Amino acid sequence: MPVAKPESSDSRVIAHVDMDCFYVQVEQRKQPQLRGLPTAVVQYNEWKGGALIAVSYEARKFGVKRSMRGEEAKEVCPQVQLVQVPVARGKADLSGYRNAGSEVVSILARRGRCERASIDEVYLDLTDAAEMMLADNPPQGMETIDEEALKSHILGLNNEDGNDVKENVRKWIHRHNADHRDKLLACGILIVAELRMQVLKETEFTCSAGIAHNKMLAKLASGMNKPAQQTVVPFSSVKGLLDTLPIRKMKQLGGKLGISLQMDMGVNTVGDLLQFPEEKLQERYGINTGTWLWNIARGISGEEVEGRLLPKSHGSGKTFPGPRALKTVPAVQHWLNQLCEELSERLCSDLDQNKRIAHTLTLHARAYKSSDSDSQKKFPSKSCPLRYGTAKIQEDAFNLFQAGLREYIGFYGGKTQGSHCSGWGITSLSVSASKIVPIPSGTCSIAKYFQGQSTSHFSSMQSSDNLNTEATLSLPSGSECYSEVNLSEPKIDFPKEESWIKDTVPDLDLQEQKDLSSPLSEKTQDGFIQEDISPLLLSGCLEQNRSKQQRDLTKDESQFKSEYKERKGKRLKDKGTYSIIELFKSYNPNPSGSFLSHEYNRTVGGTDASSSSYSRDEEEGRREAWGYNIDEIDPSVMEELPTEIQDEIKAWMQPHKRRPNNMVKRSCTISHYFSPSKKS
Ligand code: DCP
Repeated sequence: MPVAKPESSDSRVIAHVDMDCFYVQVEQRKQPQLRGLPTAVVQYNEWKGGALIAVSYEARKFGVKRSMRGEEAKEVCPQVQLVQVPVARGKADLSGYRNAGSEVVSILARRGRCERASIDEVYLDLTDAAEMMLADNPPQGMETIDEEALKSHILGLNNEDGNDVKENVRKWIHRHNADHRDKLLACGILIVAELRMQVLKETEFTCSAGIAHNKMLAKLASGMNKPAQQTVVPFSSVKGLLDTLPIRKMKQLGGKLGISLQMDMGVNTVGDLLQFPEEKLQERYGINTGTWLWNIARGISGEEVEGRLLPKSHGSGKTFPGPRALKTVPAVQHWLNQLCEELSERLCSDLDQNKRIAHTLTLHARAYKSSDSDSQKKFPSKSCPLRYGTAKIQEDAFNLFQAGLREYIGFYGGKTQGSHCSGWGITSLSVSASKIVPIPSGTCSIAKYFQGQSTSHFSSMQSSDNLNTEATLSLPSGSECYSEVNLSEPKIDFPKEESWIKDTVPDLDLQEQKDLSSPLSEKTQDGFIQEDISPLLLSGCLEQNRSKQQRDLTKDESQFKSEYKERKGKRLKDKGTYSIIELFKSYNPNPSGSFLSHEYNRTVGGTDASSSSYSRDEEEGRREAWGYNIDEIDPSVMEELPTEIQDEIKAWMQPHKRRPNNMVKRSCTISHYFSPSKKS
């Protein structure tokens, strides 16, 4: 049965906004002396200078790429400035980046429904704002059009008549005979240009954007011209865009489905899908996927911009590559405690600021068995109802780990001896909290929420003394990869090693200090907290906030104040000196003036006849560029990345896909995110 098509979607105005080299910009704002210099942010791992996770456009010109390590980057660009990602609890601390992303979101949300899609990207539904502009002050009648809007790249708008590009854009925006859709997009151009300028003014960050009639097309467009530019996809250009677009470049087609389309159906570009009737695609891939494929071939996507400014889940993770793999249960417990502490802090601030609670706690791990190194068996992810309070989260997470380990080892008949494992190692650990919902208003229901928690799978009374019991392993009870823990199963218990557990007092950054400087009494003045909070929560979040405050007090308050003033002063001094126009002067990715960047011409064809598809060499080159050791990708970092990157990384984590010449290695998506530098 064909699913109904979203008929009216082509009269919406959707923007996808993506920050440029985001972590670098955040670091440059902290250290303005780095502005304009080739700069990269390196992961928290000193081996060979650490893996680069963000690279400034100045550094990209020298050939510095995200796949490199610090040392390699120094070789190609000796003057590159390497900034280490902030660290807390012995792991990357992304809070500064998250907060910076929130600053941007709060500005973008002023003009329409806003969906925060990852740490640095946002979708906006600007339909209402555009309709309003069209009614009140249509661009067709405007005498002057903002410079930033005139620099837009409008797909399909060629420059054959020799006019300068901006003049063509002006004419396009001013057309009186344009259809309603194009008129709406013209409004979108002006609104997004204004928003981007506002983001620059208020946050000092540049961003790029795609403007189209749906999310899918807007997302495709936003990456076409970076940094600090915007690209528009008029309805009339959709077919031309998709005809030559490699299938794997499409969101959700970077993985297995994309491979199957290529291998089984001979589909190499999105346009190739047009040859198949909807029924045929449904037959092969199921009703919904078949219809979805049929739709995307035509540029149709009914996906709504969800009004969501807050994350859907919170996670905290760390990797332990190579020799750093965790090989004892106490070592795992130590790190789990750190991760849970961070998670608990984030849950508390979400509750405090947004009145939201999470329902599910999940533990993910990656592990190996030295006796069975080729095994593809994964460490099972485990979840349970989430109870608030750091100690409870720590306890539950540890129990989840034990259940996972029992299952993992059981499959291989492994044994443990005391606190030392025999033959397993944990290379990655993460805990996450999901199913986050706003607390329903009203005292009763809130009390119910938290009372309900005491019937959690794990009793909060479970004593840590259990840890003194010698390990007893049971055989696996099932082979599910993702299951809830059944507590009636016997626990693996290990001797306690208190010495492993150290308290790490995080180095709080100044922004955090500022936030925390609001006295607790202010928080308790909040009606919600004072009246509605349950004892359970008081013992969790409020205790935590209090102890955090106490830690703050150990630092000299006046020192913070003067540091903060100094930093603020620096930022203000720098404000306004860095405009998009200046950025344009120093970086012109497309001197020819063509509306498609060089990168895009190569990947989707454009006007370059020799580049309508990837050549083998190009593909191999791109594959080479993806030089991460998968084990070093911090799962907490991953969770907030754009979904394409996550898909790619997940695909890579499956060992059978790492063989040479495997299609997965030649991903178009990777080529987009980890592309070689755009040489000037
Ligand atoms: N990131 C990370 N690890 C990765 C990839 C990215 O920690 N393997 C972080 C750093 C980036 C941020 O996520 O700054 C956003 O990733 P993007 O892919 O959007 O890339 P950038 O914003 O850095 O650059 P661009 O301007 O190309 O979008």
